[in-house]
Amino acid sequence: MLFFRNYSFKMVSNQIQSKFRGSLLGSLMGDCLGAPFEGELVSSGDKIIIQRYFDKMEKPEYEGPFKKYTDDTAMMKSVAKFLVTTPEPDLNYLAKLFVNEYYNEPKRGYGQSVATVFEKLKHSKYTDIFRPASEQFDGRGSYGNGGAMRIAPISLYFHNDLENMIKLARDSTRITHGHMLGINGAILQALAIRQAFLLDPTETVKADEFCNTLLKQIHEVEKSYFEDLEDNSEDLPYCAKIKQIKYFLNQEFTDDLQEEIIENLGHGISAYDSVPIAIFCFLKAQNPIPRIETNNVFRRTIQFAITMGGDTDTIACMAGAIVGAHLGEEAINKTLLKHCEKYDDIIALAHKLYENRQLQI
Ligand code: R7I
Ligand code: MG
Ligand code: MG
Repeated sequence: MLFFRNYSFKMVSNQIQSKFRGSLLGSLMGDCLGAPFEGELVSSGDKIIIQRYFDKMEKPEYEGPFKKYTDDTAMMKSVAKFLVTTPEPDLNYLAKLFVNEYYNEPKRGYGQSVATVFEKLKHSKYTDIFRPASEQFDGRGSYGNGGAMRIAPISLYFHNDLENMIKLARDSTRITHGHMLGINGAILQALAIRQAFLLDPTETVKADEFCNTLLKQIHEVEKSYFEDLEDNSEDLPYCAKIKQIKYFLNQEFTDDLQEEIIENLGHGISAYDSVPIAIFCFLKAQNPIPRIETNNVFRRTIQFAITMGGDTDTIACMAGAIVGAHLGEEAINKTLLKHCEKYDDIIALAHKLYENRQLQI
């Protein structure tokens, strides 16, 4: 049997494959199952509705229409295709894939401003793929969560090459997002998926250790943007959010606390207000949560993320990508999965991504 070194436990090749599939499927499932609730403020009554929604779909005999995926999955598919098609990642090709995907199916719920980037990329014939994004919002660039929501394939592909993972997370995001918070949010999400990937799926994640590692890594990334600041992570935006995650994980969970969490970590469309809460949901769902009635950690993570309200498809998609990278495909409830549009395409794509990666190492 083939073993891989450099992991915190002995990971065999079929576990790696399972984690590739688990993460891409987690991303798809969060998107599909979360999309019907996007933009809503979820109340405690809605939690019961969400519980019933999951219970109903989990029943093997339930045959509802499938849940459609949105831009989160459409763009994630392009990132995976880009990694499997070109021997050396070619960002111009990725830009073309994003644009073609958008023009084939523009009605997938894309962010309101990103269409301008696609138009400019197309009309400029991809001469400078970072320019259109840098011109958004009067030259400040978008801080939306569009880079983070599609990042999973990069974490998986570069799970044993941290430096290149960070570089590609940054550059792939810069095609659509020029703002430091949009870019570093995507890097933080990539780091969280990678860390979950490297952990033993048979063990509960140690939340404090998980946060400490993330803090160290994102500190390195963020400090280069704030060279004039003293070496004080309190002042760095995502470092401060990770400290808040740690704080909230150690409090007793109640409806009031959930409101406080949403107020502080956010649940909006910006990366800053969505990546941290997705990571929080993943960590909190390692253990039972009041009024999320399921023993399946995978379902618990996605269901909990949706109860945060706001940008539910994207928060659940990001939390799903992290839990899937930890637990792998076996943890996924197949009766839930079958309600998600084109899940078999995602399985095939994850398999190709894995095979292509094996050729590279
Ligand atoms: O980031 P992006 O691809 O959107 C992704 C989100 C996900 O929730 C998807 O599920 C989908 O619903 O959209 O798209 P952008 O258009 O770049 O950013 C999303 C939105 O964030 C914009 O339409 C703005 O409302 C807001 N935004 C900003 N507002 C003011 N100033 C992003 N950057 C700025 C800014 O600099
Ligand atoms: Mg979406
Ligand atoms: Mg969304």
